[in-house]
Order: sequence, then structure tokens, then C-alpha cells
Amino acid sequence: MTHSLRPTTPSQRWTAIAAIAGLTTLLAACAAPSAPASGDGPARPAGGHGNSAFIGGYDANQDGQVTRAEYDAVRKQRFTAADTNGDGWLSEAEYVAEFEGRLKQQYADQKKPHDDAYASSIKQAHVRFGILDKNKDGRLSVDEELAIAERTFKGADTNGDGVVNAADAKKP
Ligand SMILES: [Ca+2]
Ligand SMILES: [Ca+2]
Ligand SMILES: [Ca+2]
Repeated sequence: MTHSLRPTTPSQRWTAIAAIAGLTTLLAACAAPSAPASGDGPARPAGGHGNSAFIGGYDANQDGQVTRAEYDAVRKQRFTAADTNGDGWLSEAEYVAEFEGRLKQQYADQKKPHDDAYASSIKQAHVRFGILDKNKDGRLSVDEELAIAERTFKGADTNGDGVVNAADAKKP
């Protein structure tokens, strides 16, 4: 193999570095499941809050914005995937396991060891289940899930135009 590509000027070098960085990003993007049929969905960030985490987690077609239909589809897909015993309800264990699966993937992608933040995210997932399970029967129903989805989407769509995109980012 001959390497004729030899960056000489700083700008050429930057171009080469940018190309490599771009490729890495592309490879990472390809590694993420992009087809809804793949089971674990397009969702990447398990943790994290805010506008970009929301878009990163739900923008299935990667056009930089999340429509309500897109959002509902991802939520529904997650709910179904999380309901591992297929009884139509999520137990606390099922709910947390689904979250942990995504969090684990996120850490693996970043080659990060499981740290205190990992442990506290799992703890938060348990707490969240307790809050989401409104009638405290230990099961999260589709109705409860839809109510959460409705609230969460409206909370993220700060300008109320029905899509969540960069325009909804909260001002610092
Ligand atoms: Ca989209
Ligand atoms: Ca279940
Ligand atoms: Ca909006």
C-alpha cells in the first residue's frame, strides 16, 4: 500500500483530521440501529435531558426534528420492546431493564466504564417508575404511558408548533 496522501499545510492536515472524524461519526451512526424493525429502536441517549437529548433520542428519520408521530412511534416501540413477557404492562423490572439496556449501549458506544452516574441513572429509573405508575399497582399501562408521552412532548415543544427541533431549545 502506498500513501501518497501526505498533508503538508496545516489546512490540509485539518481537512485530513476532519475527514477521519467525519468517518468515525458516520461509522458510529451506522452502528446505531436505524431501522425501526431492529428491535431496540433509533434511540441513543438513555440519559440526559434537554432539547438535543430529546431530538437525539426520538428523531427516527434524522431530519433534525421530532414530529409527534415520530415521537409516538418510538415510544410505542420502546414500550412493546420493554414488555418482555408480552402481557401489555410494564413491571418495574421491565421498565428499568429497558432503560438500562439503552444506557449500557450508550456507555459502550463511548467506551466509558460504569461510574457513579450510571448507578444513579439506574436508581432514578426506579424512582421514575414509581412516579409514572400513577395508581401504584406496580404496572405501567399503555394509558399511563400515553399520558406521559403527551406531557413529555408538550414539555419539549416549548414554542408549541407541534414539532420539537432546535427552535425549542431553552435559552441559557
Ligand atoms: Ca424527524
Ligand atoms: Ca410486562
Ligand atoms: Ca416546537
